[in-house]
Amino acid sequence: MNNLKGKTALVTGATSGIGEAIAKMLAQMGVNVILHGRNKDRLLSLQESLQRDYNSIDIIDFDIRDKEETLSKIKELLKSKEIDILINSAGLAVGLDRFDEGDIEDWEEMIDANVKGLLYITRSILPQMRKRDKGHIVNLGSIAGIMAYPKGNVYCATKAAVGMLSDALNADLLGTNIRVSCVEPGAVETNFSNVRFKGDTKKAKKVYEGYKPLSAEDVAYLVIYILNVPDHVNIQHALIMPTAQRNPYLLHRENKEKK
Ligand code: 8X3
Repeated sequence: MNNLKGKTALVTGATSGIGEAIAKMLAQMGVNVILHGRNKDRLLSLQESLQRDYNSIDIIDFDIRDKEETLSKIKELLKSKEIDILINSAGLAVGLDRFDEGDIEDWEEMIDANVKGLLYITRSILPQMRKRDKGHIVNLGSIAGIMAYPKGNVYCATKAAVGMLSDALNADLLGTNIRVSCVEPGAVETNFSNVRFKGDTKKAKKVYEGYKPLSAEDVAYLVIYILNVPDHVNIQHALIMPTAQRNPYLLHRENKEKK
């Protein structure tokens, strides 16, 4: 069953990780994808690789933390595109510090991208969806937004905001055919921890040692499933974790020395 063929999707944060994996899978499903990111070269090479095999792939580059730029670029985009699917994947974790030692600039970066950026994009796209009375928004939340863990503080708070905004959007969209889903992954091995630890690859690698974490593709499969269910089905939340992880505190790592 492919309910997605011929639809148009805007994927934010499509240049890496989960966003990229979702964009690729959507393209494979015959969706016209608009790839969003900040790195134009990366967007162009992704566009080229997908365009060779699949249909229409467009790119749009701007920083979602920049309100004016985001609003004007989306306004321009909507003159020529009707968006059926919005994937709010852009976002990041920066720093892992006790609250009293936290770096306020890290906090602002996360709040600006994970919350405010998502708001700007969604606010810009939703009126068109409402006018057409169709659309599906998928927000990338996190287990961090459901269960707080030490030193997660502001990142956890931004992801809790994403989960609650998803619920609030669903409430505001009662009576329409527009669906909102929040996908909440646990440990996914992408560039996530490298960014969180500001390029300390050793520290980042340790996060995924001793067990098999999710891949970006594992999460993308779930997103495709959520998008592809019939129109009367709205999967509002989906929590996905590696089998070795049951929550942020329960993570089973194999001890290499034991073997
Ligand atoms: C990513 C999951 O547990 O590293 O959002 O915060 S976690």
